[in-house]
Amino acid sequence: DSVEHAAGDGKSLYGGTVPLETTASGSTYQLKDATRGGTYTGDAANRTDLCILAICLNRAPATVFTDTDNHWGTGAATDRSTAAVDAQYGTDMTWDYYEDVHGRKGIAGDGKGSFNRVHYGNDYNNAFWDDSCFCMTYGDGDGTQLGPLVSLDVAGHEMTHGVTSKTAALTYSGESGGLNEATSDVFGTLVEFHAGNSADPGDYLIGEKVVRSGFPRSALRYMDKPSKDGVSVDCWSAGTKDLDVHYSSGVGNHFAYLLAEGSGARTVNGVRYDSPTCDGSSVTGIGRDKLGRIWYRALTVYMTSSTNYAGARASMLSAAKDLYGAGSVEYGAVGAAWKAVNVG
Ligand code: ASN
Ligand code: ZN
Ligand code: CA
Repeated sequence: DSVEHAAGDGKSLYGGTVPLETTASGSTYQLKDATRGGTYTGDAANRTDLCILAICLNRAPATVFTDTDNHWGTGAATDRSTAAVDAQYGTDMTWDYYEDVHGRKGIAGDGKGSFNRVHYGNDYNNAFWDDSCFCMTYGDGDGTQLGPLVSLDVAGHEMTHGVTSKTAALTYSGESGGLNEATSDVFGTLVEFHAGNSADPGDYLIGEKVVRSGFPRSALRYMDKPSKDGVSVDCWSAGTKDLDVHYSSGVGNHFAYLLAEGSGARTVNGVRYDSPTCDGSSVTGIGRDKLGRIWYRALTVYMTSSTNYAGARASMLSAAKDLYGAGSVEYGAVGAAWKAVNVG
């Protein structure tokens, strides 16, 4: 049979009807995108392990999704293809963000796609990137606290762990681990904004589409004031290095929000934010595009595996100097926003 590229669409869980580039193979279509490095999505069939004799790998095989008419999913989680639509779309939007904004083709920057497996395990309340398979894994959630973890921000967050791994390779503990997590939250958020999907518009919340009524909050994390989750920190202190990386990320997330939007109260895409600074200063934002450029250049040129928050500040000042000049408003804003979270 001949194999060729085809334009389809899918009814997603969180993003309405979305375009999908697929592969026609004989009389069926595969959820595989030749325009984005061959990235594809497969079904883990609720398994977690691939066991051969006595050895088990966390590597349930993903059977690529197929469809007969190239209109995928139903928009309801009961259809197994629906979460696959979201996962594939999330990978597409992450690919497009990095390519359109940073000229980076694929997570490794080499034009190669990654793959996704959805329906991992049962009631699995997480999603993760794995460098060794160059793949994403998505749980369906337990349905009470969380639904399927296939939202744009979660997809962008997890795949950014792959970008970080191929660039600064920030060690996943201590302050460098918090910075690694913040890098994923920042670019997951920028992916969500860049996608411009009216059913899942950009915001400074992480996982707002994924949380269900049994979850105690409206989102997993909040960038304007990370302490709204009850565990993350808004401000750097000597104890930051001892926190879980998903809580010490608050310092970086808060910095990022302040750099983009500035301190005080503000409404963006209909969501109200209020971001106080740690030192009572006021910060004027320079916008999301410049935040993304500065952070990406810092990540790919200046940060190393051991970069801590002080090092992140230095890296971003260097990046801002390269991009906008040492006397620029942008350079000044980077310093002001780090100072506002008690760094520098
Ligand atoms: N979803 C989690 C994260 O990306 C998985 C992990 O703990 N690494 O942070
Ligand atoms: Zn993460
Ligand atoms: Ca979000």
